[in-house]
Amino acid sequence: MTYIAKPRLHHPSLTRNKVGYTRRDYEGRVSTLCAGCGHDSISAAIVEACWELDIEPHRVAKLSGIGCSSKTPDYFLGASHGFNTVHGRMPSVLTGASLANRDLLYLGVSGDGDSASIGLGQFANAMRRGVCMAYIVENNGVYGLTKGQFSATADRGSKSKKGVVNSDSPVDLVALALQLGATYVARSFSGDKAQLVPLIKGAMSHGGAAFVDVISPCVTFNNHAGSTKSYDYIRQHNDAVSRIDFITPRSEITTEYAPGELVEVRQHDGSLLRLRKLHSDYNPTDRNAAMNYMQTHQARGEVVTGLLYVDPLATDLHNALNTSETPLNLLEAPQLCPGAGALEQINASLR
Ligand SMILES: Cc1ncc(C[n+]2csc(CCOP(=O)(O)OP(=O)(O)O)c2C)c(N)n1
Ligand code: SF4
Ligand SMILES: [Mg+2]
Repeated sequence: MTYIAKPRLHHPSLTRNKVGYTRRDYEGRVSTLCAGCGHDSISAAIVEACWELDIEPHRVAKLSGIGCSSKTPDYFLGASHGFNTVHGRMPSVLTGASLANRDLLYLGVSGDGDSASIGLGQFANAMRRGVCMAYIVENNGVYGLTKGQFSATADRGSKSKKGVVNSDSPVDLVALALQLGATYVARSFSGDKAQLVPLIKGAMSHGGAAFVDVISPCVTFNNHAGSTKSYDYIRQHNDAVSRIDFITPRSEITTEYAPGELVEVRQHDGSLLRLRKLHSDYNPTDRNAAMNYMQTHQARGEVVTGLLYVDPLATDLHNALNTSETPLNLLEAPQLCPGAGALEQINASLR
């Protein structure tokens, strides 16, 4: 149905958010992915998150690599800035764009092949540098676009559609993000919109390197018995550590919880992450504990989901490099070329 254009007309009574947009204003073109692909559910969650956050679409820059997952930015936020880069190279292009213009909200969308196979080095360096962005990997354990080869996140022992058993160890992007210093790390499932939407909202408001790994089944090449990234497998092995409510700085806090059931984390921008604990011993602000918890539960074959780690005092690459607050394309000639005196001072400081 790729030739069908979406109608531009909206029903006049569609609900508008605080900046005057309807949900439809956050959509993109009609998806060309296979019916039932987990990636489409993630696109729907991104639309919902941006609408609920009252983000003006033109304030978002969405960047991706290559793959079915990396095609999805075409299917949401049609009025935002977009850059479909080269396979595995989204993080460096996003880093450059963000350094040139820190006024935009950066959303990186990638696949497990794009980020854990060819793009592993790029992923690692973006995390380690604290590039301010929400980085979403739509993780199906295969290269969907090139017809279902195992990717680097495929579990050892997982079976391909043709019955081949994967003998390689998996790359765990969540464990890597934790180890490399990402300051917001979450895992979710494309089939759990109630969990995914607030996790994306938290990531987009975080103010540092925020990573969300979303298990997103490929219905065409990796949704059979024996796969550890199928809808059935994830539903049976999902171990959620918490349920998250995202509360913007402007919202009234209404629901009450019994003491001990809640962890509240206030982020830099004033937003509040309310975590309703499902596991009483889980502390999402302790990086080492998060790693231990993940590894222990993974060894039992469980897929741990939820907000796994957050540093509410996160800083980012802009802080570290003291970058220009003004987007570079708005700087005037006197700022860009301050003259021979300023050059002489810089040279003198380097002698
Ligand atoms: C440099 C380069 N190498 C290989 C390819 C072929 N290729 C295109 S998409 C892809 C894998 C995509 O897998 P993933 O990122 O997991 O996305 P999915 O399709 O599963 O969503 C590969 C190997 C390419 N386009 N460019
Ligand atoms: S091949 Fe797999 S990943 Fe690609 S669109 Fe189809 S179901 Fe989704
Ligand atoms: Mg994939």
